[in-house]
Amino acid sequence: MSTDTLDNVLLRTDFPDLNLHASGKVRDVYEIDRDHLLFVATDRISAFDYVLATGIPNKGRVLTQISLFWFEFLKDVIANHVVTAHVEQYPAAVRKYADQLRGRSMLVNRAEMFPVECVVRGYISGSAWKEYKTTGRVCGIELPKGLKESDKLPEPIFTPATKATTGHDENIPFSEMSRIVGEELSRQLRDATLKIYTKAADYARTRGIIIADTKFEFGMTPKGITLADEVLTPDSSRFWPADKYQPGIAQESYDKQYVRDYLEQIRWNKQPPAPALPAEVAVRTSEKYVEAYEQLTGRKLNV
Ligand code: PZK
Repeated sequence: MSTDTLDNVLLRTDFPDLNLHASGKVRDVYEIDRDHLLFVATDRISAFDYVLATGIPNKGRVLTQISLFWFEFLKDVIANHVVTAHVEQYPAAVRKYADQLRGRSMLVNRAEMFPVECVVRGYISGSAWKEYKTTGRVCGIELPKGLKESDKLPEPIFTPATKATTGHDENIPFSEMSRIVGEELSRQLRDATLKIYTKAADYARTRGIIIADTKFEFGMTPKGITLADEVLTPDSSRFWPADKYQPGIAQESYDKQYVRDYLEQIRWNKQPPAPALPAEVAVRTSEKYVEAYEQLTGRKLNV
């Protein structure tokens, strides 16, 4: 481990005078002013749909730095919501929390978010594999017969989803997305999604990482259609090490495999409360996140 220890993880943000705008399993968004939000990645980790009692050192920093890498890499293709990630440039009202925020936060432009998840898949896995096995289609898209689990698709497919009230996202056909946000916007979001996935996945492949699928969230800002939220992180995507890729079976997770293996080993019934992790599992998982950042970017992570 570097400078962080297991008792130096951020499980909950603590900004007594800020209003929460949105809160997820592992990240929180705060209101700053009419036009700005503060996006914060914690060190929480989820597995089998629950947030675990133990945090992963540096996870929030790694995910933030991966998102920032991609926003920069993709900036000529799509506008993004980042204003700055330098805490010294934050408004005075939040600069006092610099120590909690440094490296793990972004000041972002407030967007009018579109209520659809823009999912793209280059490989067949997860809910798409389940759907294909029973119907031969995914989100209404007919796929070739005889695909095996984790196979590469002939070309990437756009498989939108809605945030279901029950927690799990629900795959929807393009026609349903068009009813929700309109046909013209749906085409624009589909085209943007396929373009940015293709550019990012081609790059990642040169660095030995397969991005099997990923989810983007877009919103409208004065800059037009704008890429928001986190992007192309291990939390929003399936990253597979290319040298271990083996179609026909489920691939191991690049980042969460030690966690899943441990939870299976202790035979957790996958009902709350979620257990804690042994220090060694948390530390090895932390090292996998840092490795993902360094392999993807070719840079050392400053922690
Ligand atoms: C926004 N979410 C998803 C849920 C999270 C994130 N730039 C923006 N403008 C307006 N709204 C959002 C964003 C962004 N990003 C994103 N919800 C609202 C979400 C829970 C926790 F960190």
